[in-house]
Amino acid sequence: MEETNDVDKIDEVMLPGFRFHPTDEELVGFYLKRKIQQQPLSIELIKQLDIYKYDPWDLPKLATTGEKEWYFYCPRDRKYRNSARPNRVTGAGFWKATGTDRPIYSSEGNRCIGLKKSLVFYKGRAAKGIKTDWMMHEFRLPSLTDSAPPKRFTEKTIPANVNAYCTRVRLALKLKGITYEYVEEDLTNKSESLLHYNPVHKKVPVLVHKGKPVAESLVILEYIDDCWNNSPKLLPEDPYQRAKVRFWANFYDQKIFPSSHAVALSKGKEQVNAIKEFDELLGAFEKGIEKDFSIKFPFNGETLGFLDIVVGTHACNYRAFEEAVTVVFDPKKHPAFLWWVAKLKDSPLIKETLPPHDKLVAKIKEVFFQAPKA
Ligand SMILES: N[C@@H](CCC(=O)N[C@@H](CS)C(=O)NCC(=O)O)C(=O)O
Repeated sequence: MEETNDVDKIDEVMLPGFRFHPTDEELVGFYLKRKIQQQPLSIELIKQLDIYKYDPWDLPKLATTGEKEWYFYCPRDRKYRNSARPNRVTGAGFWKATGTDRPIYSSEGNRCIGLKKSLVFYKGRAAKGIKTDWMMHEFRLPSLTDSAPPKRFTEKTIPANVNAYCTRVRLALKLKGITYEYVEEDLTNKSESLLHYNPVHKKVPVLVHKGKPVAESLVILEYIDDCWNNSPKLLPEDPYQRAKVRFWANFYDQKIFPSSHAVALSKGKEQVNAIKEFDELLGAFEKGIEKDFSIKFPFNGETLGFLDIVVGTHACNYRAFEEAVTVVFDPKKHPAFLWWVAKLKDSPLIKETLPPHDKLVAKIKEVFFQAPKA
């Protein structure tokens, strides 16, 4: 008990000469990041407060530090349930943004670690507000739906349309007619927002919907199907059929996908074994689909379903793969599967989502035969 009280007393002591002048980079890269990761500091320099419950002139006395500038952590309140616009109204007036959000870069200069928005306080209500001298700078970590500053993010990135997992999500969103903002991720230098939104796997794709992240492409496809359930359905209605589709989609990801990479990455005897294993797995997949769906393959030539998306975004690249690396999907051994793939390749949606053959060949070569960095 006594010890706890002593600690409390130490925290209350003012530190003479202490001034709190963090840079923008320190605010987002250290303070905000720690707060979001729930790593508290031993001294509370920035208090958490719902600042919109107060008018600006009431805030200084509520802050822990500051003479002419005061710092608070403030959870973002939404104006409308389905809108990303925060509610910035207070008792006596409202905060209004001036200009666009500015990116904050890390001192190495190539990573956007946060965004800064400046706002002015107006007394009164929207149309008749009177501008005051009160200013606020709002800092936030970039979300995956924030548009990336051009160029900086794209230099070393593998385009999403070469990455089958990301293409799945883009295809499903297109199919449902959902507009979205796409943010490129440099996987050689992962952004703070990727690590924040997908701390477990640290991989793309991540879908951020209403500020909340959903990771893992198969989970994202199901989420999209659940949320936008009035447009073409990706999964069948019948629970047993749904279970079967999920089973084969998982099989494709856990077995066929890695096995196809093993073929591409191996040589000599090892490759002979890898090809044998791949052919067995694809054979099991072909038989399973035929048995479970009582048809050769699911695509009806019209609407793309869950398995069409999962398989199509990977297997439709097979010719480019062949040219860039080696034969993986052999039409002589798997005519039925490749007949399905040919039909998928003819689907206008897949055609417009997959990159041109040459671009794909070049990209696959780059990914599989990347020269080690000096
Ligand atoms: N099971 C994941 C796989 C996603 C995945 O492997 N993403 C790769 C890009 S193709 C990635 O982010 N790799 C980064 C890394 O492994 O560090 C999914 O279905 O979303």
